[in-house]
Amino acid sequence: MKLYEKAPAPSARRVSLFLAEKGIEIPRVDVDIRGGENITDEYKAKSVNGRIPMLELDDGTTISESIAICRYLDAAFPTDHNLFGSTPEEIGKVEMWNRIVELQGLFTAFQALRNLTGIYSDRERCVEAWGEESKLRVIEFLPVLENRLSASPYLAGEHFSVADISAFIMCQFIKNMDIHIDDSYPAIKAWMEKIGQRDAFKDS
Ligand SMILES: N[C@@H](CCC(=O)N[C@@H](CS)C(=O)NCC(=O)O)C(=O)O
Repeated sequence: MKLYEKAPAPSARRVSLFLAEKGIEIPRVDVDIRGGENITDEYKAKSVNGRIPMLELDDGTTISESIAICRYLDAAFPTDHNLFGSTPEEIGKVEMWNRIVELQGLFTAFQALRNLTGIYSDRERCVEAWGEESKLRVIEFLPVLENRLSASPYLAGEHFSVADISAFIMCQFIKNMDIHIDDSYPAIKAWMEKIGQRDAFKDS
């Protein structure tokens, strides 16, 4: 089994933090995404979305999309540390918050950065106005996160989950667009400090 990634890239970090939380170690392959290694015919023959992270199993089967990879690893290496929720209510809430963070925060932030900076203009059309609108939507999403975290220790409830990993990555990533979790977001700030002290996050 091999994990294709670019260590500092946010989607790769989601999987890395998940692996660190679960105490799972697997071989990693560094992919030069800025240099376009992920858009070669060879890589795209293996990866449906042509992105990192991608997990390759020993029989050649590949799994793309960070949460799909986490789901696979969760099932393949069962532990007591459950990051997708245990009860039906928890499972539903983890999924809900993870999706909300992805759709309204993390992926919107990706669109903002990609369209504002044109970092991948060698492989996609960039629309500056789309970048600006996406950045505004990320800013508008922060109060949703602040409200939730002022009422709950973790996003999905009483327990740390994969939704916290996604939101933590989002809160760090938005610094690239000069959006900062400052004193106007006391609950998010305190939650980030708390999460940052977890063993898996110590170097984050
Ligand atoms: N939804 C995907 C997003 C993957 C993604 O956007 N990966 C970025 C790095 S964070 C990438 O491969 N960028 C290179 C490119 O777009 O060509 C996931 O969660 O895995």
